[in-house]
Amino acid sequence: MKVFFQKADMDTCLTALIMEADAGDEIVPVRGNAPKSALDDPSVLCIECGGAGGVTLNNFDHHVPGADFPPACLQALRLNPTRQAPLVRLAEYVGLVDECRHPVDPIPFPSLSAIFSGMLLTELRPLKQFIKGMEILRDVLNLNFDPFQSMPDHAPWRAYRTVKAKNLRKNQGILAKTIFFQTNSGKTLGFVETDAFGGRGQLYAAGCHIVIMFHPAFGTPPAPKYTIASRVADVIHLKPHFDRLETGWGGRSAIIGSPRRGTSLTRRQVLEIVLRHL
Ligand SMILES: [Mn+2]
Repeated sequence: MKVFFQKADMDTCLTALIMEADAGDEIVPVRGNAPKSALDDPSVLCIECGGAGGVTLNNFDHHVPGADFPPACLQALRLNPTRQAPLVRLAEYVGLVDECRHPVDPIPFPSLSAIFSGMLLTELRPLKQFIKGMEILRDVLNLNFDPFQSMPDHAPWRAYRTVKAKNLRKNQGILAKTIFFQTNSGKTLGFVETDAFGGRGQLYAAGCHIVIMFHPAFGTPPAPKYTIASRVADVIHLKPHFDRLETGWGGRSAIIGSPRRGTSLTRRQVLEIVLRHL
């Protein structure tokens, strides 16, 4: 089977698992949507990369403005004839996290979400993240771990837990300082003002598709700077919109920044452009 995906998260990885994809398949990370030929081909599994609602064509997406589809894994679960209780429970947990709703009772560290995000911080290549993500979720099912409880000590996950714990300490407070928005196309945007480097991984792990970081005094001599980054959207497309307001914006597909000399744009101006065009 051929599989396209944009971003490895619990929802996309569980969808792949439910649709019986495995590491031996041809798994292809894409930016933006999968090619139309793939979306039209029911033998190709497309996970959160277009074709929302088209489950009969093997397309599982739920990021469409104005439409109200459940998370990808819940769409896949509906097609699964066995619907075994542990799988249903896992999908329920993943669905909650994916929609940024939290389980009613807070889960002591490490939750499954914390283990998964530790993996995302450890494995930086999207394909590796996707395969490891499927492994984590497969282990949860095979070892009968309850996703609504703290995860037990499981040897293959120790490094993930350690990295996550360290990251939580390092970026303590960054999530508390982040303001979340939904973009025009339904993506989650996190905006944070910070004078530190890093922290993007934390925001991605918290469910952000796009991150805007504002450094009020960046570099020498200190100057205000915006960085806009995404693992799923091509942010370089925003450049012409910024060029109209201020010259010197630049970057590459996954990350762009304001001019080195400093920016004169307000947060509102920056936010408006990103929210409208992504
Ligand atoms: Mn999702």
